[in-house]
Amino acid sequence: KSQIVVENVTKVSDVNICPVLSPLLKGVLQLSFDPNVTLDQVKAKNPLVKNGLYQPKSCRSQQRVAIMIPFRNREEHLLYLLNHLHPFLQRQQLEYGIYVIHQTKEAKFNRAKLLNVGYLEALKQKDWDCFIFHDVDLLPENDFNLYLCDTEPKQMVIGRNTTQYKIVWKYYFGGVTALTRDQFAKVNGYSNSYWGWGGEDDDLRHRVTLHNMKVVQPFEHIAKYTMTFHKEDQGNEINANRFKLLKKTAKNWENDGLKSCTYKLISIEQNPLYINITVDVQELE
Ligand code: UD2
Ligand code: MN
Repeated sequence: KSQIVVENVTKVSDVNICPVLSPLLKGVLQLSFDPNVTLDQVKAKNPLVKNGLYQPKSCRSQQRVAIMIPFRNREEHLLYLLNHLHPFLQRQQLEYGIYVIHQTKEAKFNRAKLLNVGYLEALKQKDWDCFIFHDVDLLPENDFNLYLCDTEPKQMVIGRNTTQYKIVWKYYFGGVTALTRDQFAKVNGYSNSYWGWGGEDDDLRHRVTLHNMKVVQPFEHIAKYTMTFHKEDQGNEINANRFKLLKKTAKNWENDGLKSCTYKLISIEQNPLYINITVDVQELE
């Protein structure tokens, strides 16, 4: 296991807090899906990002924001996302870190459990205020979609290109979702029990409403995303058990979540553009 090196942070306690609306915002953005872009090029374009971490020089960020990306076998999507998100977050004048939580091959994919692991491990590195759980294949189209947490959990994706930007599910809580450290702890994080595709996002929504929290969202014309085209992944087949599990959220949330999340940490690497946490999330025995 490798140790995490915390950056020597500049002392910013005596500078002003950055405004909520950064003067650097552009609005609707041009997206790029160029498979010939390399990580080195992205790195060269973002010289102030160190070990996956960034902090604005001229002001103190509103919040310390950790981006959590569940990941396996989607290298190209990760490249597009890093290429887009680094300049995007810097324009928002955020202190941020990008974490990629990489599941090892053996078991079925478990998006929710990976995000629990990311939360637990990231807090060992830094005192993050806000967690943004982020699919690897989604690019925000407008930088007025602020990557900040709110007084209530926030659903950041409303329209998507793949659904003609229509709202398909009123209780949608997937794709990109922002919760403060405390909001996420209060609901005991995600369930660890959703193996394969689906349900884990609805389960988190149940947890939120069970704790009398509301879900807030940005304006519809701003919360637009483009999803990179993809087929179903091997090892992430639809979870037929999800409806059964979803009936038990109220009963199970306390015993199934952050507090009972067991895993085998394989490695933590601080790459230039992101922190890679490789983990085996299979249940023991
Ligand atoms: C939807 C939700 C997603 C999640 C999922 C159900 C949207 C935009 N997203 O995504 O948040 O609730 O349904 O589980 O509504 N991944 C890998 N490797 C794999 C499989 C998945 O890296 O082999 C990661 C990756 O970050 C991906 C995410 O898991 O974006 C969700 O999987 P998906 O993109 O296959 O599912 P999708 O688009 O239906
Ligand atoms: Mn997807």
